Amino acid sequence: MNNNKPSYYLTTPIYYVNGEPHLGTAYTTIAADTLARFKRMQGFDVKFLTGLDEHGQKVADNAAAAGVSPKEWCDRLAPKFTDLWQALNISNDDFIRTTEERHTRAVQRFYEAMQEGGYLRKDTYKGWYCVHEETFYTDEELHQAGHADDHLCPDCGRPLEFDEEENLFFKLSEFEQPLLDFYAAHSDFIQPETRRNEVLSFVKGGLKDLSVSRTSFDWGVPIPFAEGHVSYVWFDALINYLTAVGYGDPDSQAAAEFARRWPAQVHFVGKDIIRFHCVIWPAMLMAAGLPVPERVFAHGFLLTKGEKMSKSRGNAMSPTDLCALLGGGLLPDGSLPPAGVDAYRYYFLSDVQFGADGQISLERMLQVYNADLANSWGNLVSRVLSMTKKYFEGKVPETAVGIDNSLAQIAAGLYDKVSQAMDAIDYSGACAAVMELVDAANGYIENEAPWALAKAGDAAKLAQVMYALLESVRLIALYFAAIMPSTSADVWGRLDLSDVTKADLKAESAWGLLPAGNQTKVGQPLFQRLKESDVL
Ligand code: ME8
Repeated sequence: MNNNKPSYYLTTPIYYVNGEPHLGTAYTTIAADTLARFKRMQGFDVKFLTGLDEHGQKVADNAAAAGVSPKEWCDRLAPKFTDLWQALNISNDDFIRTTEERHTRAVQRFYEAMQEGGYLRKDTYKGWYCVHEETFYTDEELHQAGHADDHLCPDCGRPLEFDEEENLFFKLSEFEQPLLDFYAAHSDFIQPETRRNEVLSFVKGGLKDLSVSRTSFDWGVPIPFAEGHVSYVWFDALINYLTAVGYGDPDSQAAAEFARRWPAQVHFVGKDIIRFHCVIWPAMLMAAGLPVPERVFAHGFLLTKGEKMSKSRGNAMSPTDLCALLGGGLLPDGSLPPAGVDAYRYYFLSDVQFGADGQISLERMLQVYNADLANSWGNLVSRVLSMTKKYFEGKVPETAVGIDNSLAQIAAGLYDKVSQAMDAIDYSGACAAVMELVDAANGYIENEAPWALAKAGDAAKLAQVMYALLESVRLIALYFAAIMPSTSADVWGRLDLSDVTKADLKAESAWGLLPAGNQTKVGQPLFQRLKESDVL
């Protein structure tokens, strides 16, 4: 921990352990990882949290169906997530599981705080429950959704269960106006704008008190002051964001950590869980007397229906299959090819506008891969390093480092452009900004024709041109490092530079920092060109 740097705390949802991680959960996790990496490179003291939601009826039911205890079920599935995150180069600083002791303590403390504030009351819950969504539905909601007779879940369409039990209720209805006031005062809290409008109209429609404990079932955190009650899984889950930064821990260091880290800067979520994060969560925090996070960014869904991807390979295509395909197969030790992982990350971040739904397909993935990575960025690296070898025995040439060339001019505006896009969580915008320099550098090679300068014996001009190209390669790898960490680190290694993922982005963004005399290496192509037959 470095207390001199400002804290930047960001989270993904904690995923249910009811199955294996998939393209959707990987998408949110990669997106959060990219911002975490970028903020670290900007000098923030980042805490990036992900983890698992292990309580609730759904998990208990899955475990029972598999004939094991809920805890055994969670222990069996948890490594599937941690292994995949490691394989996808996810740089999380913590991995929380809601069955951990630290979390039980935090949940209990939180319920006590709500109780002390007078925000809980006992009542009988009589209504409908969807186990898959872990969500309660009133008769009125079912009526509005056209499911008053068939009693199917308005969100997932599965049959609902009727529930009648004594519960604790959270007085959510008291938070209608405080929430509306909060949204008005914090216009950036819910992003993108469409989601903000959706939440506003929902809250304006009126809020009802919410059942927040279960007595018919025991796979949850016991509520200390209510015998026989366990926490409602969504309350339990949301509180994870507090647990991970020390809430409920009596240790004084934990209290200092909490004061420094909370409120979080951004919660990454999918649009399916926006009400929990933008309505219930801020109301819970207000009830417990805690500040509300700065921002919730709800991205869209990845859709494959009707696309070749689902027809030929099935929707079940896993993140690891795709990384292996893009990277030309698994490595001999069975691990994923780093360039394949980077290409996978790049495709989802560059080609799907973050916030909107995205149609994804293998065809499109192949197209983006070949156009942007193999033919543009990878090809630039190969050409520049090969020419450096040919004309300067691989050494970065000595030259007057002017900024009077077109590449330096593009590079000069890049830090601001990329940072603004990243702060707006506009990954496709950030990728496009970096690709501008890639395209310009490829064009510069054609225009300046280093081979002609070499032939004409114009050593001074050749040195200038090659230096501008090498410097562009250094900067492109720098800006891509948060998105494609392995290949960027590879490129900096070939330029005889240190680990780019630990670089100070702002300081390194200046033009002309590549030291003359560095011994470069050509290496293998960064991204092998793929044929349709390799993938489809
Ligand atoms: O909701 N496209 O967990 P969950 C994009 N445990 N993202 C998708 C997706 C898709 N097709 N499918 C899933 C839960 N996701 C709760 C969260 S947090 C306090 C508790 C991603 O396993 C997306 O981020 O159902 C979505 O919000 C999340 O997975 C839901 O994960």
